[in-house]
Amino acid sequence: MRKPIIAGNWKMNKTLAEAVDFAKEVKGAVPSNDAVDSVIGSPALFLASLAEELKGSDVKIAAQNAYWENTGAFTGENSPAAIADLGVQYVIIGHSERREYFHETDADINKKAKAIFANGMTPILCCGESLETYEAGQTAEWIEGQITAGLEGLTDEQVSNLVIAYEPIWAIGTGKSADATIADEICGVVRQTVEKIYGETVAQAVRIQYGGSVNPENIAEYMAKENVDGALVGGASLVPASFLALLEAV
Ligand code: G2H
Repeated sequence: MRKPIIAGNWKMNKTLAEAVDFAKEVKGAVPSNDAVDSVIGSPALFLASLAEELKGSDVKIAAQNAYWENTGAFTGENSPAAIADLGVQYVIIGHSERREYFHETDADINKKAKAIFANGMTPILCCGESLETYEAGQTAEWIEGQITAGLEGLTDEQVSNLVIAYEPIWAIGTGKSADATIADEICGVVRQTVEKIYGETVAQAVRIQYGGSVNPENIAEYMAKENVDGALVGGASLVPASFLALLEAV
């Protein structure tokens, strides 16, 4: 039985005061950690304050990115060791916005996954196809390629603990969410890809999220699907009431 994981991805939104106010409002109201992993994906600037505010609560924190080296001359980057030291448990990697605007490759994402595990955190590894690929009927091959490259060299134990988010690019922030049946089918492709490389036990353990215009009204449809273990939510995670409604719908 895989525990559901709902992660908000705030993207580049909020000020420090707004982030801390959000944490204050939700920390006593989220469901128990035994039932669901509730995660806030925050800009790096607020991670330390959120970790302080959420200490001992059932809310976990995700960074939205990390570099693959722990120290060194990498101006402007954030060290995974320093992120882990704050008490952050997850790091989102390979989001399509990072792939597109910051030219991140599958090889970069693979190095980040290894560095995140090496620092005791869990990657939330994103994959997803463009509208062009979707319309050409090449989604399955595309996803298989991204997953195979992203997981290269990871151990069975690491992949068993990994979270993978399937986010069709055409559904991100567009209000045009993928039909739950399609989401389940492609999350199934992700699981089959993991199974091909790591076998059934690992494939049954890995948690797979759907992401792309998920909101409190449609989340239950996705969560009812066999291959969907959670959601990565952008816009609808920004307001406490909406974030809590997403968690209540699980
Ligand atoms: C997809 C998602 C969160 P939104 O990027 O990762 O954003 O829910 O706003 O489509």
